[in-house]
Amino acid sequence: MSADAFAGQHGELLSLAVDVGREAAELVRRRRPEGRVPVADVKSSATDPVTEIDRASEELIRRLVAEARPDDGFLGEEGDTLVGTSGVEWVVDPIDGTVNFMYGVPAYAVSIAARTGDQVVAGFVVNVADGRAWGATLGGGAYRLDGEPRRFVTPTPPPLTHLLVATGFGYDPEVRAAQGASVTQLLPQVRDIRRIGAAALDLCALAEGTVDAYVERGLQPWDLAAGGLIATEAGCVLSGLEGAPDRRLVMGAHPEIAPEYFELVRACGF
Ligand code: LIP
Repeated sequence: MSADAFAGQHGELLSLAVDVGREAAELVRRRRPEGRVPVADVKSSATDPVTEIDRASEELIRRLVAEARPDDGFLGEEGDTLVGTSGVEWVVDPIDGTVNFMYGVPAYAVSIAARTGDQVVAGFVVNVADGRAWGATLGGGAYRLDGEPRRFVTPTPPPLTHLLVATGFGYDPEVRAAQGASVTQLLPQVRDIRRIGAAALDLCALAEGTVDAYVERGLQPWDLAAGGLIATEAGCVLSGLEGAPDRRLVMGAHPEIAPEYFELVRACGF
């Protein structure tokens, strides 16, 4: 592995995120049955699923992180929050894009981030279905990590009217209705919309320029942490409705188009 990606203050945390993330991705790939994956339970709504494999992936990640760094905290989508003493907390989505995973839509990811206080300092995302992987450290840049690490930056975007925008919808029908209304307003003013189905992959697509902009309401910390750092380290600007991106809203774009795009998003009532 070229050292650059793992150099610097937070390189060690990224290296652990990559090793653990790859093991979890292998478990998810190996355990996925042919056809539809059965739902083990539902969470925030009748359409918010969890599978036994989401749980197994998180258990594996928790165990491997605890073995390597026993004093760290852990915030994962599927389990209890663990408060640590080291000042480092892991923020983990064991399968981001669970509905895609259930249906076999090839866009679901393991997403692992490390943060100190509110600051994410290392992040790794791997698309389990096709093996593409991304990583970043705070101040260290963004890298493709499938194969030889390759540093990348976000390409210059097209004008506002030609933006390809990634977005997503929550599990609450009322929230979805409001999100749908905002997208109806946005759609005629941009090139098109993409609903990939996993925020971590949306943010990596934004970072790499396979979409030009992103907007979503209702993200959880584990949906945003790793992908958000990869996008900002690649050169993107992420914002909330007011100030930092949060549960209320996450929007992102290249700095050249961000002010115009953020204004459009606000005008569409997101
Ligand atoms: C998903 C997010 C996605 C959002 C979905 C869901 P999950 O996370 O990544 O952006 O649109 O509603 O929240 O539930 O697959 O971990």
